[in-house]
Amino acid sequence: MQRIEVIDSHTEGEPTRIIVSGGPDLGPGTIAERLVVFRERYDHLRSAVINEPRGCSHLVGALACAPTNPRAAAGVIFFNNVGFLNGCGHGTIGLAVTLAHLGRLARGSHVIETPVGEVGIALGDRGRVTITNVPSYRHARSVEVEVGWNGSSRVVRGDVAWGGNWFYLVDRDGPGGHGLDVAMGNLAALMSFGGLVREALDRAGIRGAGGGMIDHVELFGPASRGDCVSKNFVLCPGMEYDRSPCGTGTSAKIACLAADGKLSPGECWGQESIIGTAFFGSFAAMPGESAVRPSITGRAWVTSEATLVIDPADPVGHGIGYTSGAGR
Ligand code: PYC
Repeated sequence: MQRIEVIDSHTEGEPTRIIVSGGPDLGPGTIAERLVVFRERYDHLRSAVINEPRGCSHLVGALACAPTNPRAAAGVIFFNNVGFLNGCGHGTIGLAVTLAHLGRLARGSHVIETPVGEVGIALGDRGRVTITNVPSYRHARSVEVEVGWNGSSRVVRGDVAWGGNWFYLVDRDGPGGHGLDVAMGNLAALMSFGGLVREALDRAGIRGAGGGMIDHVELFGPASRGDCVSKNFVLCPGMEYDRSPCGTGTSAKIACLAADGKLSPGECWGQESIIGTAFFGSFAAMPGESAVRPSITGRAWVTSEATLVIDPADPVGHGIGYTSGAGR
C-alpha cells in the first residue's frame, strides 16, 4: 500500500490538493528539473491524487517540496487532471494557507520557488494572502482566429499574454468580442466556446513566446460586484473552468491593461470570478522591461486533511481511465 498525505483547501472557490508527505522523491534538481522527473517517472501518482475515484477533474494538485533556492520557504509543483501547470496563483495562495495550517509558515513575507520563477507571498490574517507573481507581459495584441460557432464561422480577437501560464484573453464587446453572457447560467456555452477557441488557436499555430502552448482561454464581461471592474470565465487545460478569478489569468489581464495604459502602477483591479468571488490585483513596473510584476490578493481555507491509500491491486488505483504517460 502506498500512503500519501494531502491537505485540501479552496481559494475563492477553486480547490487545491497539496501533497505534504509521502510524495515521490524527485531528486536534488531545481524545481523546474524536478517537474520533468515528476512528469516522466511519476505521472501515475499525479493521476492517482487528482482523478476519480479519489479526486475530481477540476481539482488542482500541488507537491510541496524542499526549495533549492536558500531564500525560499518552500518549492511547489502544480498539476491537474491532464498534466502539469507552469504556475498557479490560486494554488500558491492555497499553499501559503496550508503551510500556515501545518505550522510551517509564519505570518509575513516569504518566497516560494516554482518551475517558472520566484513568487513572493505575504501571509496575512484569516486566510488572506497576497502573491507577487512572476514577471507578466503581453506577447501579442489583437490576434485574430477563426472559430466555428453555432453553425457558422466567426473571427474572434484577443491578446496573448503570460502571467505564469499562457492565456488568450477575449473581451465580450467590440470587434472580435465573444458576445457571451459571462454568468453561471451560461456555463455550457462558455465551456464549449472556450474549448473551440483553444482548438482553433492550436490549429492556427498561434502560440506564446518560445512556442509555448496557449492552454488557458479567458473570456471577460462586466462585473456584478461593486468592488470589481470585470468578471471572467477561465477555461483551464483538461476542460475545466477556474472557480476563482485565476491568479495567473488575472496577472495576464493586468499585464495587458498595463501595456494599454489602462491601469497605472499600484492601482487596484478587482477581478470577479464566474462564481462571484474576487481577486484584487495591482502591478509594479519593472524599469527597463516591458513586463510588469503583478500582485494578487485572495483568500483560502483548509477544507480537509486526509491520507490517500493506493492499493497496487486496485484496477483504477491510478485514476479512472489513466493510461501511462497521459500527463506528458
Ligand atoms: O490561479 O493561476 C491560477 C490557476 C491556474 C489554473 C487554475 N488556477
